[in-house]
Amino acid sequence: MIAENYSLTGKQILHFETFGFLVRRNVFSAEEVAKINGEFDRRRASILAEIDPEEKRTFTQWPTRNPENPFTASLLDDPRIYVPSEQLVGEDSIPIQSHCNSYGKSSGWHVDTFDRRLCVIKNILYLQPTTADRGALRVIPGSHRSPLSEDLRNMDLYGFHDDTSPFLNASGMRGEDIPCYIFESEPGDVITFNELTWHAAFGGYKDRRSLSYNFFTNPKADDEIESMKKIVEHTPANTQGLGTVGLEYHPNWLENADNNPRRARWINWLEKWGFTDVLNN
Ligand SMILES: O=C(O)CCC(=O)C(=O)O
Repeated sequence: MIAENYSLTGKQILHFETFGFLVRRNVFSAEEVAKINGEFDRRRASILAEIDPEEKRTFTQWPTRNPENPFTASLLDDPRIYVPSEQLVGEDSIPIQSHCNSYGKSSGWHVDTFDRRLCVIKNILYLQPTTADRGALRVIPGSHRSPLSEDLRNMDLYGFHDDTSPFLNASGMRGEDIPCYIFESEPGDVITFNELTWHAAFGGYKDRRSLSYNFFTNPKADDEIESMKKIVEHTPANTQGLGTVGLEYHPNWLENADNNPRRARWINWLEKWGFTDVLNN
């Protein structure tokens, strides 16, 4: 049954804060997932036809905020995504990036940020069933916190897949052997994690699909503002090589024809901080 109350309970929030991630099942229905996959098929085919007819890229992503995939674009304005996100990161939090991802491979162990001054979360919805040996996201519970986070970094976990760490390989460990929670899922389930949490996915295959929606704390304290300035400055370099196709914020989304007040707040913020410049170039 699809949950009707989108707010997280105190226990769910405690789970997220303790382990650095939270799983919600059946957030989207099979019909909705079919609609998303249909839009995904069409958009992926048009991108391939346009820029990569031989499918040479191993990883491609494109922003969700695009009228070519209207239902997928609407999910950012859907309370099933923004209500829990605002509970976890703040009522005035902002979704800076939201992507459709078509991976061609696995992801070694990594974190999305080492900066613990701003809270950033990512909501991911995998569009095919995931299992341990077929692309399930893995997370190391509690690894968003010190000192576990630094301990994992110091044991050379960053980027670890199967043969990238002499230390781990000497003990016969593969990426799959690192102790973790494995998010085996059906399309419609959502995992939300703190971007400081160590994560990976193994058993990749061509066109392994997900939608991802991140939300950032609205910076207020001096150190948070400093961090956000660095993010704006480094965003062009950090997003290069990810193979993102198209504008992060399509003019149609920026137009906000329905005068959605939440979206208006996001747009003001993204313009004020310069993301509409750095991510739309
Ligand atoms: O599914 C995957 O390959 C992992 C995705 C990931 O690492 C991310 O979104 O940060």
